[in-house]
Amino acid sequence: MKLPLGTLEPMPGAATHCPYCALQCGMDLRGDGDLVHVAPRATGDNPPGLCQKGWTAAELLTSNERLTTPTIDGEPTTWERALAHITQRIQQIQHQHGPDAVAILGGGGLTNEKAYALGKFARVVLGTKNIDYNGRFCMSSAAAAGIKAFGLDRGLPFPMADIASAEAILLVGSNVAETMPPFVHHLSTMQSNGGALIVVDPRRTPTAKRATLHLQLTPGTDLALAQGLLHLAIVEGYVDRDYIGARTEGFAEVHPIAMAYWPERVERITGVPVSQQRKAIRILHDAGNALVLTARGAEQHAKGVDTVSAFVNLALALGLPGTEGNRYGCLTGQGNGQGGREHGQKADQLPGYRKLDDPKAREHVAKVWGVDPADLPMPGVSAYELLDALGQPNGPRALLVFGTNPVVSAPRAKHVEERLKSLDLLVVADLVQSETAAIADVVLPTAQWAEEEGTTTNLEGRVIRRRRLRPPPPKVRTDLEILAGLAESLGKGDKISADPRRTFEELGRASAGGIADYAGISYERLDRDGGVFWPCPTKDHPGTPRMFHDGFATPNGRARFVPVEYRPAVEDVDSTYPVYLTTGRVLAHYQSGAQTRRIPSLRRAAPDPFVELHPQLAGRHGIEDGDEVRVVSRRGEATAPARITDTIRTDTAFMPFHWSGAGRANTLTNPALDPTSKMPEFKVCAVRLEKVAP
Ligand SMILES: Nc1nc2c(c(=O)[nH]1)N[C@H]1C(S)=C(S)[C@@H](COP(=O)(O)OP(=O)(O)OC[C@H]3O[C@@H](n4cnc5c(=O)[nH]c(N)nc54)[C@H](O)[C@@H]3O)O[C@H]1N2
Ligand SMILES: Nc1nc2c(c(=O)[nH]1)N[C@H]1C(S)=C(S)[C@@H](COP(=O)(O)OP(=O)(O)OC[C@H]3O[C@@H](n4cnc5c(=O)[nH]c(N)nc54)[C@H](O)[C@@H]3O)O[C@H]1N2
Ligand code: SF4
Ligand SMILES: [Mo]
Repeated sequence: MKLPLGTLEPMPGAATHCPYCALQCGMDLRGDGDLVHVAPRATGDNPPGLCQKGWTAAELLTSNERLTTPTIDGEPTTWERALAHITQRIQQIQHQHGPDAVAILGGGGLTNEKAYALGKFARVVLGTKNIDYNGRFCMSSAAAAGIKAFGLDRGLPFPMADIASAEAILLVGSNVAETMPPFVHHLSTMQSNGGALIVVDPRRTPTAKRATLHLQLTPGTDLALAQGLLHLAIVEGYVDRDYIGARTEGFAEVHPIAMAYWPERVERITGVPVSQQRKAIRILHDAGNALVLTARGAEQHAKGVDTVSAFVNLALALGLPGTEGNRYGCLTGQGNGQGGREHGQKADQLPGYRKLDDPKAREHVAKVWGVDPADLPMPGVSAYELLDALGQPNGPRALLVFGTNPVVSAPRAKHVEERLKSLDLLVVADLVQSETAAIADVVLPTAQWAEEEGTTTNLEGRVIRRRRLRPPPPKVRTDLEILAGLAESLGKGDKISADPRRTFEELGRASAGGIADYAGISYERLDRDGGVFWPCPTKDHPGTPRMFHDGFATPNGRARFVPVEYRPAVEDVDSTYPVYLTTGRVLAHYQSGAQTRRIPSLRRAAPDPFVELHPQLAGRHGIEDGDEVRVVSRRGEATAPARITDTIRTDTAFMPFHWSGAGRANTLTNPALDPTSKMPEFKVCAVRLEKVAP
């Protein structure tokens, strides 16, 4: 069954971007009755190209699985009743338990306008400190390490074109061939110009197969590898003393620590042979122009921040960051993973990447919002801490969810599901009946990407326009309309606008003078120029494609070496749980799978969860390819068929996290958090394998 789209006003076409990952590939959409045609479009440094998720993204616009009416307790209702119900419950709960009893969980896929409105809605309409978002689970460790070293966090502080012109790249914990396929174009160009690619991953992924050198380390040991490479750089005389003296501080503290990571010790910890360590550092040194890039494999650990700091230290010692073409960067993940982390849906943050506990920032933003700075709440807790506190004594009693599906994607998901069920009120705004929407009291159907205007900020910090092909179906509203409607019924209708353009203009004013300054960016300018890199403080400012040229964003303009020490995974293997489990992604599915599992061709391409095992590990358990395997951790058990391949280490199992039910990987994962970023340890925990009797 198709939606009755005949009632919709057809539109000729829209030049927009893919709804999924941070590469934000350009798309031309053309409406044709019930169908929407997708064609790739060159934008910025991206040549025309889409992965299979992008090609099929528009199918969800007309899917019969999309939500078309609000529901209360599963029963269809009107918007008036749904909003009145939520308002009354929020007022009751806040009256009884205080303003912080209502919490919000946002997402890095939301446009800048929505992320901004959500943060403002929390602080000004609800007056709650309890808001955070799924970016905590994504690039928060790289963000924190970037701020420590450089004074600010922009995933790639240079345009993507610099990747193609690099002479060597150290790619740590990233499988771009599956997670950003068109990005591989830049790597291929680099390699065909003679550049070398070094990939660090416990699995020989499609990305690692392209590499000049693959370092197949033990999960959770990247920090030791980075220290070892720095050690070798020092003893081989590869460090750039001039650069260190002119542009950095703190090397003297890092130097003695690195000296304790001699190659044989690093081989014992990481499993990476001494010869490969030597080869890697030689490649990086010999290249006149090298890049160090990290992604989730290195970052999603309870020591994720220190791990990234260790790689930044290495890049600094080699004299890379801030020189033309030579840099460190983090590959941001979600569609608006960059912009979504700048404008206030983070627990400790105000728009423009300002700090909520900074009196000057409070004063500036309060003025834009027309409120008393003293009335703005102080920082709340991080996403997992928030989920863990739901329904507990003194914890939130109500949660509003926009753009995330934590029942599938949060660590220790069974516990998280129980916490969500214990709430007095769970409201989920979504396009589809996600696993989290399925347990909500109120579900609000929201517009999809091709049905609304907005902006996102891609992985290079380039602000780009998302354009509407046509309006949403009759009983579906945009997130901004939902927030504006709730603000109205909560008596603060003047605070939230349903209009994206007005919201963006206000965001510009609120961000003015901040780190992520959007004040000089307008829809008109984005339409004219195709995209603008932040910071862009005034309308005549050209934007900032390359950062740190004249100095870092630290008080004295120098980049900081951060002394860090290796420590093992929070949960190391032992006799009861003898196997490492790591988790990640496959090409055909996006995140919790809520969207891509509903697209027939993607479901056919990757129908089911699986447990990837090396033949030796499988053999020790009597497991053959396709056998059902039970994976048991201290948090629970999951079952899925074995996929046997010699591309994975013999001590490690891998599961993608895109599925719910019996094969939900996050039933198993460890919610141990990084002390600084509060990133959970998604990428390593200890498990036991059992063959399920047929
Ligand atoms: N197809 C697809 N593409 C996506 C997404 C998606 O869900 N599906 N999501 C988007 C988002 S939000 C993100 S954050 C990005 C993520 O993009 P990536 O970071 O590329 O994705 P992952 O698969 O999570 O992890 C990358 C690799 O880390 C490896 N790894 C596991 N443990 C370790 C370790 O301890 N050390 C090292 N060095 N490597 C390790 C895994 O084997 C995996 O190959 O992808 C974006 N693109
Ligand atoms: N084990 C393990 N777990 C992981 C990871 C891992 O590598 N391993 N990776 C983590 C990472 S990096 C990430 S980013 C998270 C992602 O995990 P989630 O946050 O769960 O990601 P999505 O599946 O993208 O969830 C988005 C939800 O919002 C809906 N949605 C999409 N667009 C909109 C919109 O505009 N408005 C509204 N209201 N809803 C919308 C979608 O239908 C979907 O239900 O997972 C994390 N979890
Ligand atoms: S690589 Fe990312 S942005 Fe590009 S088409 Fe695929 S999912 Fe969309
Ligand atoms: Mo992510």
